[in-house]
Amino acid sequence: IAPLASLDEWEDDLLVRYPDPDSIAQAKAKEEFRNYDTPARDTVTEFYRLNHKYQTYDFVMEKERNFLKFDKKEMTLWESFDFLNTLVDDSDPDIDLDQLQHLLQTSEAIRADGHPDWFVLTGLLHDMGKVLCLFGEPQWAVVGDTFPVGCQHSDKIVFPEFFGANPDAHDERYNTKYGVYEPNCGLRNVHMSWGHDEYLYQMTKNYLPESALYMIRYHSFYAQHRENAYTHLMDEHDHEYFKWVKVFNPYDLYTKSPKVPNWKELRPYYEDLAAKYLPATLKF
Ligand code: INS
Repeated sequence: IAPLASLDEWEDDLLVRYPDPDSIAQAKAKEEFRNYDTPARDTVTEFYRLNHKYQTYDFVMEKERNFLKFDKKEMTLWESFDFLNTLVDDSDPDIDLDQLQHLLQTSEAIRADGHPDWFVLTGLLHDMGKVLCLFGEPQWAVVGDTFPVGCQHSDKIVFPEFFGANPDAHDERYNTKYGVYEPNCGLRNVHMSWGHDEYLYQMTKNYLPESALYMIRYHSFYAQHRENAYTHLMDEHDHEYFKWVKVFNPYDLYTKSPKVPNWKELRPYYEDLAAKYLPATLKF
């Protein structure tokens, strides 16, 4: 397992060489991404109707108990990719390619910008937790934007109107600004709606640097990294590391395009890279 590049080292490097992380080649204009008013794919609205209705505090507790035991399966990264290349994300208005293509589009853009190798690996891994669907989980319990449970739903979350059907919105333990949390308690003490981010974070937390782990754990938390709607739950450590969630976001979002990367050609590079940081098999 390789020593981790320090955040300071990377930060200096990033600021000197890549002052504009938004300079990624895009298939369409930025404003055209994440259009939830008139989503280009008709799966999106129904996805969020179900997601917002069923993702309650109790539901999340139950899923954490079940899946964070990692007792379901042991497999290589490549075996998990064999499944991801059959999965199309219903929540995503911007891409209808399978998930392996999206991972490669993200990681290749990070690589093209010359970032440290663990950042490239983070791009390759960040949505791998979607293998939860392999265990029969419905998509509303795996993908889509995430949000804290156990406190008020922000109207900055996409499709906020669907929270009317969520029992927690009518439960006074969970529907106040802080709910079950203390002011600025730190996001590590906050339970997020259940899905691939928390699952993959818990799976990889011993292998990657803290900046990578923040990218993995919070990349779908648009209500914070884009809208700043939950700053009242964050502590200093979160503020420091959210910088890197924001650096990651354009690579995740704006690289979505119909162009299919060549996995056969790229695979040897990624096999070496994964072997540098991860064990040969992972527990799911
Ligand atoms: C997408 C997708 C992504 C997630 C985004 C979401 O639809 O599920 O994996 O990171 O937040 O908008």
